[in-house]
Amino acid sequence: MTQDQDTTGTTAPIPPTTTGRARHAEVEDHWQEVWETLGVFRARDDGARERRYLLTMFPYPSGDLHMGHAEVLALEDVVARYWRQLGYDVLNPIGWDSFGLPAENAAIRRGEHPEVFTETNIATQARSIRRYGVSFDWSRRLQTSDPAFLRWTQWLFVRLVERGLAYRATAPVNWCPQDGTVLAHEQVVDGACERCGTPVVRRDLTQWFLRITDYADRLVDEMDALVGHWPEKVLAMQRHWIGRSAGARVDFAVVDVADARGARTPHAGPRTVSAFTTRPETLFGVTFLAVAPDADVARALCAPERAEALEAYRAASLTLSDIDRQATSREKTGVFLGAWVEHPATGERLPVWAADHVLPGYASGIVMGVPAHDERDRAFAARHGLAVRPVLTTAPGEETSQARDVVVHSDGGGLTLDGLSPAEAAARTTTWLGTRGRGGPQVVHRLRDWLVSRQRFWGAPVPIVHCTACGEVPVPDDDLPVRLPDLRGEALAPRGVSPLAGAEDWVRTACPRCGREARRDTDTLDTFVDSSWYFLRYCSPGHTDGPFDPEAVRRWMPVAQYVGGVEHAVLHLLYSRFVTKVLHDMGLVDVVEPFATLLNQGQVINQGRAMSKSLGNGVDLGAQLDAYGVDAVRLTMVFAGPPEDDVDWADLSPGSMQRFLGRVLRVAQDVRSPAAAGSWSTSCPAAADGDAALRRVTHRTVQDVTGLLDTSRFNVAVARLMELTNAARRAIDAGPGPADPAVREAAESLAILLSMFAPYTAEEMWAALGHDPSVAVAGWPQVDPALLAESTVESVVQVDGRVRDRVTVDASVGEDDLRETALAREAVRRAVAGRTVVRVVVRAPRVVNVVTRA
Ligand code: ANZ
Ligand code: ZN
Repeated sequence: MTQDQDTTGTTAPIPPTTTGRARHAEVEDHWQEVWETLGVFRARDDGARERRYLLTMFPYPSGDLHMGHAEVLALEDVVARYWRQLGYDVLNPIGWDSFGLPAENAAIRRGEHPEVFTETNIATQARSIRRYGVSFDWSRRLQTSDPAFLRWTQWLFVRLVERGLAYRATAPVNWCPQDGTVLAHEQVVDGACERCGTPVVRRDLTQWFLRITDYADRLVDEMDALVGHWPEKVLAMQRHWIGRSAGARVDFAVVDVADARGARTPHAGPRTVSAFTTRPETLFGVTFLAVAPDADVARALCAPERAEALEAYRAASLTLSDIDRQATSREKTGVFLGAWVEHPATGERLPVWAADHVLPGYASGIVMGVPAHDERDRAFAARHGLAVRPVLTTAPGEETSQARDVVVHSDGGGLTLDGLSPAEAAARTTTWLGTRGRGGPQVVHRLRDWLVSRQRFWGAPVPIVHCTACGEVPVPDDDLPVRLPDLRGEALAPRGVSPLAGAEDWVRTACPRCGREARRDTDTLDTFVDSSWYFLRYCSPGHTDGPFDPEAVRRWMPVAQYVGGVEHAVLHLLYSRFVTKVLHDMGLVDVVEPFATLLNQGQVINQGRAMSKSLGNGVDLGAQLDAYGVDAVRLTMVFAGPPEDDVDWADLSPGSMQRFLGRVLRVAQDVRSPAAAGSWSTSCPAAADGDAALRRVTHRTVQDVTGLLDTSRFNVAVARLMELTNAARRAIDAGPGPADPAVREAAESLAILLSMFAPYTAEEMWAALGHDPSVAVAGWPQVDPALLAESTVESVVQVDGRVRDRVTVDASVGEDDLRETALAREAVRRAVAGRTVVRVVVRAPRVVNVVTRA
């Protein structure tokens, strides 16, 4: 479509008659309409082009967009628009993570349904995102609270139940009294609720868990493919969270319990218990066992007359966070359980204690106490008068060292370690334990199963029916989704059980298996379940025969680049990786890792601090956009620094970005040479006759910007555009003038390069240059390699290793020409006078080396 045939009237640039906010709005509305009409950002499923999937972490609809959104959207759109210019078929979708607490809390306050808050905010954000000019494919828009999405989240949960990867169990869980719900371990930060900061308490509750621990090893090992493509910091955080630890299991036979007077009776509980240790070489230093007071095994081991003491201690320990319990500085409390076990090698009788520094959820919840070589055990033994037995050359309290230490005390059961290094001793002990059936090698993970039930309303109902006859029965696929009942206002207030439990009509249902009266599960799923698979839905958002069309997923996955905040380094990314692996095992997706590369943007701060209401340092995005226009704000975000660095808005100047955009637009408007006939394709044909110096700057800039975008150095790329703008301006004003075709070439290249950062201005330029829209799909300018070379270089001439002269030569000078030029130089002739030239080594165009002899 050429401009004069255009009947929609969309291609003419807006005349710069209006100014300020109104003018911004006019330009922005105009181009949004053009993009929409032309469908330039629609991802094509049928095209022949190579595909790339770019994804930004979908927003939660908490209110309008804020400065943080503005940053990440500006950055992600650079990539999307760049890939499109390179010729890829780009999938760049947007949607909303629309279940969750803020909507529910607002609904309680306002006496309405959470949907009201959710839908209002989504509409507001959608409007703002459109205004912001992000090149999303709006046809794929989704939201997790939509029944069409919810249905498949529940479908996924049922598949997990069928595979034994979802189960219900009673366990001590973290309870947030403020939000009235349990939290996943991942949602507890320093002993407090990640969301509201209220200290969590432990409660025994029956909850749904996902067996992510089954995938612990794969979650670690398959990260190898991500090294170099994900920030090392995120990989380290994932590794740390999974916390794989290799060591040994040591079994201790339970021998007897002693009553208050010391009379021994055989123990009625378990016959053996196991400890996990990463230090098997210290086996002969074990002088007691320490059990987590809140692990079931503590109760099982406890002698009857110690039961009361244990219960009191257990209750106290439940109020402490794991971090507090493990703090080295804390006093090492404990309760003797009145039970004894036998040392597996020496047969010695060892006392069993409950100690709260031992955690119930890690390994077996039992530690073999080695006070001579472990800091916590040492403090515990000192406090409770237990024996200390050094077995390594380090003295108690001293730092043990794998390099220096030697085992000095060991003997028993046919196991001798004396004289061995710790590593040798550990290996030998582990083997010995294995052959004697008293333990062996063991790998444990810090990772625990993912607790997914929430006692809140605004989420996906757990699609399970509880039947007294059949037990837990999944809702059949055909009956999905299980929709939420219509509860609002006060009915949603947290009360210790899910608000759904109050909707008796909803709860009462027929058992899908036997038809008898049964009750629905009243918990909802953690919203992280929704976000653990949403990226797959985007591949075929309208699909009705399954959560996604496997063919579409094969077409688009993996996500080539994922862009989002580092706050999701553990939770969301770990869960998404887990769910992808499960779906892979089900044969539904080919990939095992969902996100091939990851870019974490920094935060937008103000005056050195995070923006917050209490500090009063918030910056309103809408006001910035009104004052400077979308393009200037986007450019400011990108130009502020490397994408992963924080952006301090106080240090930046959107006004100067706005002035730059005016300058670059004027370059396009000043061009006086005619546009080439036909549609533009990757080069400006007339430019060949243009000013060579400007052409070189243009081509060098395109070349450099390519490399800079490929390595995410967007801010430097913008700096290069500014240089090219200056060069073009000089050429117009003081050089060959506005009619020189090289000026047109520079302006066209500028428009294309600018389209990634300031899309509206770029479209205005493109129109001013006489081209059809949209510049967003103009294609990357072709670089002429001949123009990349510098025109002249300085060549050094040496005679017998000493520099005798420097000559300026054409950069493309040939070897023979350069040799001739060098030997003809006056200074060189003087230096070789009276000697014989034996060799001339020429490295064109930089060096000539003349070797002589007398
Ligand atoms: C004996 C020993 C001797 C240990 C020594 C350390 C030093 P990582 O590396 O984190 O895996 N441990 C085992 N289970 C525990 C639990 N449930 N709660 C708290 N601590 C537990 O830590 C492994 C070490 O932590 C194990 O090795 C065990 O103490 C302790 F000189 O066993 B060690
Ligand atoms: Zn039944």
